[in-house]
Amino acid sequence: MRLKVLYHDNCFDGAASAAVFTRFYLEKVSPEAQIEYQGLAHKAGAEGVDARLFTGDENAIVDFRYSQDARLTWWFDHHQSAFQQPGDEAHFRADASGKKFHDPKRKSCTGFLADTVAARFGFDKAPLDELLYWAEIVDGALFTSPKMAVELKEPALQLMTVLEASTDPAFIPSVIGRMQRQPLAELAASADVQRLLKPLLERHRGAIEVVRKKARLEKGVVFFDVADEGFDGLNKFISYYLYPDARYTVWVGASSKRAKISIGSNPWRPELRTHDLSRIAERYGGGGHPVVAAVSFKAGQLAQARAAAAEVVAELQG
Ligand SMILES: [Mn+2]
Repeated sequence: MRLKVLYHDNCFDGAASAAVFTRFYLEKVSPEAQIEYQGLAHKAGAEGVDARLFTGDENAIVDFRYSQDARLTWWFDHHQSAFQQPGDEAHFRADASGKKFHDPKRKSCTGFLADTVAARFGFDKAPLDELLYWAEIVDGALFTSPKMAVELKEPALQLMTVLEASTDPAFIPSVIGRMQRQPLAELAASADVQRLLKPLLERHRGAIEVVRKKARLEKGVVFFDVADEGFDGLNKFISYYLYPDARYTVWVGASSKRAKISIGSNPWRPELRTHDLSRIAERYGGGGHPVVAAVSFKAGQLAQARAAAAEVVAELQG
């Protein structure tokens, strides 16, 4: 029996879901199964899962969108956007296998999967408690403090960092294997994880220092401009790590491809937010959510981006 497990690539929750599913499958379905892993990444547009990937006797997808392919035998997802192809949702609703599950209210697919197979198939999830706890924190962005989200000291957050950045096709399957048995502290301390982590943490620490130098808090709004440093992406919690009482952050960034303003509110002080940030971003051609939004400009439009950022800062301070 060959089992193919397709999981959301470069994602802690995707890897942890694959680990929980594998352990369940070996304990409750087929202890002899030979298992193969394959990551799935979101592409632009509403493309379906590549049917050529269903090469197992059984094929499972975890933490990723649905497929109507008859070779898909197990499916667990918690994304709102799980049904992308015409007919996907009706096909799922009509499924009578009892092996396909979706709940967009769940914070992590890992927790959803574990609860589902515990209730339906008698799987003992207790040995995986630590993994389940952290999948919920990471995928739900339930970090208890900006310090936790920025310092990345917890083993699970170190693993999250390397999983998100990994480009080696063998690395994530190897982590999925170890997640099934190994405590996270031991797994995160292993040589291959630490070797990948080191340069990522160095770049991250460099970004923290740049923000520390440039950021100013005025009337509740942290502002900084790192376009000249060439950053257009940063850990979005750095400004609240430096200024825990800030209401909002506005920053200007740039890369060779674009100029960008990012607008955010302090997730640890939700009561301080009185503006809908997506509305503000939309006025400049951007978008997002009420709590976090962004506007992208062409690479040659840095001056416009800077002017727009100054207006947004003034509005949020007012
Ligand atoms: Mn997930």
